[in-house]
Amino acid sequence: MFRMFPEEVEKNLKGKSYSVVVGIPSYDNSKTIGHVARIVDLGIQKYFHGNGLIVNSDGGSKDKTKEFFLREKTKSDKISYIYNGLAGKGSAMGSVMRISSMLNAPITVFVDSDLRSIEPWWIERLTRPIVDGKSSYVTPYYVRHKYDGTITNNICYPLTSILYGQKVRQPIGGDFGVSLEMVQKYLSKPVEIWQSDVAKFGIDIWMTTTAICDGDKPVWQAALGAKIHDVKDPGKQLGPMFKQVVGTLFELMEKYESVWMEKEGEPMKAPVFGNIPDVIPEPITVDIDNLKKISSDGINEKWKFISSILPKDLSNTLENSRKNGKLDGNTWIKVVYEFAASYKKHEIRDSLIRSLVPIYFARVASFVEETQGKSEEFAEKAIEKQLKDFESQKKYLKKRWNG
Ligand SMILES: Nc1nc2c(ncn2[C@@H]2O[C@H](COP(=O)(O)OP(=O)(O)OP(=O)(O)O)[C@@H](O)[C@H]2O)c(=O)[nH]1
Ligand SMILES: [Mg+2]
Repeated sequence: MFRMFPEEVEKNLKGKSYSVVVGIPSYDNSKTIGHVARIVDLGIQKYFHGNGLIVNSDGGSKDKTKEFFLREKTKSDKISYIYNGLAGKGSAMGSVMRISSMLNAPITVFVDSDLRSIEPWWIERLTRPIVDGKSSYVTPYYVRHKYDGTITNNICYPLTSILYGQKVRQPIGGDFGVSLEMVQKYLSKPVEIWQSDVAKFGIDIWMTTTAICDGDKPVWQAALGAKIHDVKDPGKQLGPMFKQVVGTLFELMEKYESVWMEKEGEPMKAPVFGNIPDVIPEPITVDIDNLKKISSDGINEKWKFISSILPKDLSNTLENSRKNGKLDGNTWIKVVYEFAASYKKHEIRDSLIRSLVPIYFARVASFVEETQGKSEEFAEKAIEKQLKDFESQKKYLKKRWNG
């Protein structure tokens, strides 16, 4: 099997045994990775008697991320290497899975290297449901600012929930607890997966969807408090990530068609482990004017293709977004369903996902306007309402999917 990590790592780890492996993917995170390593180490000391390995899987950082990681004094063993394979977060995580599998480590945890709010007890929250035999896969359940996680809120959370019947609030949060069985399940999938967007930012939605549809135990969520990390302005930095995540989500819809076609009724909330701490997330500012402008410009640029995909009434409605870079929830849902159904045509996949990006920007711009000056609870209710609308229009999806 393609190793994905350097040979010397294998030699150095020969004969070692750990109760937990904590993987930290990184690319230019020298400012924060030392802190993450130190906190993870404290978590391993407290919850795993110090018997853990911290693995930094780096993408060839130019800012000495590896050095900062290795320089941090920890009691736990730690290693850092540059993974082999396609550049991306997924390759970094895939290489850690291979290390866990080689070591037969019963649990693997992933945490991002740009996290500033991580606490030692996150390690317990992300692993206890697995240690207790209740779950094979634990997702993060954090308090995020209403404008952080726009891909999650507007597509990944509602669509994954209503398709597969389980409400997982942060399906692409990035911080996960994974059992050895689940790691082996991931590694048993065709190796070509690691040549797709799963090797990039598609990894999280792929892991979560696979765990829901193909896992041996229920998915749990870990209450973690606030997620404070290097935030991104949706209009400026989230385009490529959107393509990788949503492309993977649509592709998985084909794979798990028989699962979601049969699911009926309201989705169930995946159990949450731990009390939700009372915290206030760091505010994020979004440049709405920029968002509307790039949305409207992008829709205009791709209009010929977009209008060829959509039914007449829907493209008529979307004419407004073309002018003003805004979009209401119900039109957004229909557009998503149309694009998901068309995604079955492999030859237009790239054009589809590229065209959906500016439409997504319009939805984000409107969401920001709808919730501006409103509380976090108000925004959360709006997200839940949108999920309900995704659910009630599921028959539209089925109809379009079947052609
Ligand atoms: N090795 C490697 N790690 C990466 C790469 N891209 C991102 N990462 C790491 O993956 C983690 C998450 O990436 P972020 O860019 O913070 O994305 P995010 O927080 O999931 O996404 P947002 O919530 O949208 O900001 C971080 O630890 C990054 O360093 C990459 O190409 N290679
Ligand atoms: Mg981040």
